[in-house]
Amino acid sequence: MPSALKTVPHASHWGAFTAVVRDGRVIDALPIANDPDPSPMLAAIPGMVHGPARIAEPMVREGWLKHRDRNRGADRFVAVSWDEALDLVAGELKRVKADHGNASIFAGSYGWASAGRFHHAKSQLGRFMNTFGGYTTQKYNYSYAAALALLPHVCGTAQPSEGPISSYETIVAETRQMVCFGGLSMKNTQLDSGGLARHESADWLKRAAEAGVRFVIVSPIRDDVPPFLDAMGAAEWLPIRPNTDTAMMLAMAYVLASEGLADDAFLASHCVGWPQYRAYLLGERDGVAKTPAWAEGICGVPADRIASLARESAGLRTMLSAAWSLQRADHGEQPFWALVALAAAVGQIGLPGGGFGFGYACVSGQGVPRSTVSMPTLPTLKNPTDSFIPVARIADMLLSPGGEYEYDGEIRTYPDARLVYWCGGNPFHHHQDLNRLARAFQQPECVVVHEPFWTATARHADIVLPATTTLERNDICAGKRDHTWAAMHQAIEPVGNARNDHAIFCGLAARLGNLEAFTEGRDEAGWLRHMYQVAEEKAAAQGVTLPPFEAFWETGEVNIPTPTKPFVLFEDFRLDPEGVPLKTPSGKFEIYSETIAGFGYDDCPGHPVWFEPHEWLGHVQQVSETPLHLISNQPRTRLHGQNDPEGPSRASKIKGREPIWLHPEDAALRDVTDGDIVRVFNSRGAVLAGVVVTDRVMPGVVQLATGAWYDPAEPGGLDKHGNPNVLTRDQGTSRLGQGPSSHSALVQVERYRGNLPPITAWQATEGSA
Ligand SMILES: Nc1nc2c(c(=O)[nH]1)N[C@H]1C(S)=C(S)[C@@H](COP(=O)(O)OP(=O)(O)OC[C@H]3O[C@@H](n4cnc5c(=O)[nH]c(N)nc54)[C@H](O)[C@@H]3O)O[C@H]1N2
Ligand SMILES: Nc1nc2c(c(=O)[nH]1)N[C@H]1C(S)=C(S)[C@@H](COP(=O)(O)OP(=O)(O)OC[C@H]3O[C@@H](n4cnc5c(=O)[nH]c(N)nc54)[C@H](O)[C@@H]3O)O[C@H]1N2
Ligand SMILES: [Mo]
Repeated sequence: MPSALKTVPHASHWGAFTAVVRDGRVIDALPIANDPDPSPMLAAIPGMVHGPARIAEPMVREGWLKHRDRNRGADRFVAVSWDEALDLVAGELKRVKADHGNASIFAGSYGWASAGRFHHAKSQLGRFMNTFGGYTTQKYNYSYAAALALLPHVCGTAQPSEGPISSYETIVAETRQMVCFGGLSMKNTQLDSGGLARHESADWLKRAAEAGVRFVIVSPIRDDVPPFLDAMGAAEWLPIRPNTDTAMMLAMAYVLASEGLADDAFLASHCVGWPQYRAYLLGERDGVAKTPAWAEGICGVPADRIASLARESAGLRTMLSAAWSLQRADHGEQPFWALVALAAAVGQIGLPGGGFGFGYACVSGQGVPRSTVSMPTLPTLKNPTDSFIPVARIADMLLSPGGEYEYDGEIRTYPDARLVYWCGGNPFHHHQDLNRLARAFQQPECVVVHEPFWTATARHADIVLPATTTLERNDICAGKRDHTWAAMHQAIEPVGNARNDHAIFCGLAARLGNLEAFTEGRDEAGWLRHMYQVAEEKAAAQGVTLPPFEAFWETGEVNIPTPTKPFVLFEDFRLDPEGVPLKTPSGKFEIYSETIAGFGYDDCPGHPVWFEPHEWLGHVQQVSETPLHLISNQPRTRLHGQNDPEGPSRASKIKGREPIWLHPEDAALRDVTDGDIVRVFNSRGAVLAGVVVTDRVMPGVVQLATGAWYDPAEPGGLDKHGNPNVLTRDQGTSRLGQGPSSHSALVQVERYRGNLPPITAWQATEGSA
């Protein structure tokens, strides 16, 4: 009998695709025909969906089942039936709610989960918890938490980081020079949160270069220069010591201030605080003028080039940009604020192709023309508790319930989290200082995790509920930075005994009494149609007619028109500062913020300043023991921890370990070469990694991307695989933003001479079904 072959339209964070299915198994994931730049990550999909890391049955940790112990991360799991598992979870939710209140249920559950708006895991969890009385959530994201806290004080909105930012159309048409702190890392444009249909960033950047835009890429890693811009002769690479961009920005502003190049009219009409900042730049209070020579000593970029770049920026239509990475660092608020202040002094904010923007090329859609129509979403309803922690303070919360901390002008206390619930995220991927996180995970009374895969987070849970992947359900893919919505047709039946997160929450809600509130009587098909129709009505109110749901579902995608006039960030405010003021206290850009100054934070004063990061290459004593700055950037071969065991990520491993990039001088000093295994360590922990020697990374800097599945030889011991978060520091950016500061860490590297232990993180855990 011929085997049944079918193709279905589907989509992921890394692109829309056609799933090829034979005999109930996904055998291929082919890019759609009109994607100009599809991601190689699609190749990982079949192997992931049917791979050995899938969780087949509900599992409970033996020590928790028998005597409620907290020995997480080093225990066996036993399979239970769905009814038993749901009874256990419902029982714990009921108990914690009755004894400690809803705020003791921590279900912030940060994470990217999968594409698809209905089955979006965190939304399902949020809606379930909100109809159960609420929970403690996490505020903001790991991507740009410091920016989200800072920018409303400075610009009245976080839009310069969240988007929309000035569109590439205006850059192609008007920009002459684009200065990119943190570069334009094309690896990062493979994906977007919520999913995307087509990859357009590279096309836009090529068009800009063809139109004559010159790109200045300021970054410790040469791969942040798009190779095609290099080949076109349109890019200059300025290597910079990590975490020192603020010094360079201050020096550029100093040149403008001291050479009469600052746009004094714009600074007076649209900004407050230039006089205070200018005094700081000129060294009038601290006696240190922030000259290019001063900055060179800190950041390593030649003083002459800093000065000429400042003069060129004032003379040419210049777009100043910074990657989100710059603020995932100690005092990460400062480079973002300093860039706004620099752009204010240049005076081109609100002009087409000028001003500033954060996050160009950090994800696929940032800067790409996007529609203004709201996408279909699952309403998560209101959280009755209002309880939250800043996103990256999870370990602090677990280790010090009731502890006080400061955050954006408030003194707050950590809730007493008794139950931790994760659905759609992987803190043992994303959080800093994993050995500390593992200790923090011993604190709660119960940890529940929904996962398709045996991630390190699943391994640190008490109750593990196997979730489906997107291929096992129907959904609508829509990203807020996209202009195409894609239908995601179910391709296969659930693998093993996996269930949709939605079905799992229905099972719990039936036991807890919130089923009707949670579902409103709709099933998957009912919700998809309903969500689409709500979006369709909103679009109609904006004069945009969308095809009916059936037509969308049948064709597989709908293209939403983008505005005909290219978007320019702050254009309205530039044209009419009195009539359309910013939502800051002054109604203007705040180069000096009385509000922030009033908080009295010594780690985030009233205007941008240079701070030495807690760990950096300029600290002589630190560098004697840990002489290398660790850049744990986003991986080119996967999405965070997703897809690590398959496809391009698997192929990139060296003797099974994550690759680490070392400059030839640093490799020679350690007598290591391509393919060797090294131990990378500091006071927080140690990991193994496989050496790549390359001059694409600066001397003194190493790149070990995020996402290798955490694989400790024993709890707290050597990570055999190379997860950089064993080495990063778990400390808020400042009291203002409390964002993660993963890009500020020093390490040492040495040849590893021991026996190579096998990687076990990609297999089902011991005791699995
Ligand atoms: N050192 C360092 N650390 C970093 C960063 C850095 O630059 N350096 N970057 C940070 C940033 S910006 C981010 S955004 C975070 C990302 O951190 P995360 O978003 O937590 O990472 P992911 O690996 O995407 O985790 C998502 C998890 O959801 C699971 N999942 C997928 N679909 C479903 C589903 O339908 N249901 C359920 N229940 N689960 C599902 C996946 O299997 C995966 O394990 O990492 C942060 N960590
Ligand atoms: N392939 C792939 N793409 C992704 C992701 C992924 O997991 N895989 N994750 C997505 C997510 S969640 C996010 S938030 C975005 C994040 O986007 P970014 O924040 O831009 O991500 P990174 O890759 O950490 O950083 C970009 C570059 O900044 C440089 N850099 C780091 N520190 C410094 C510094 O102090 N100064 C300067 N000048 N440069 C520095 C590094 O060389 C790095 O390559 O990426 C998204 N895109
Ligand atoms: Mo992110």
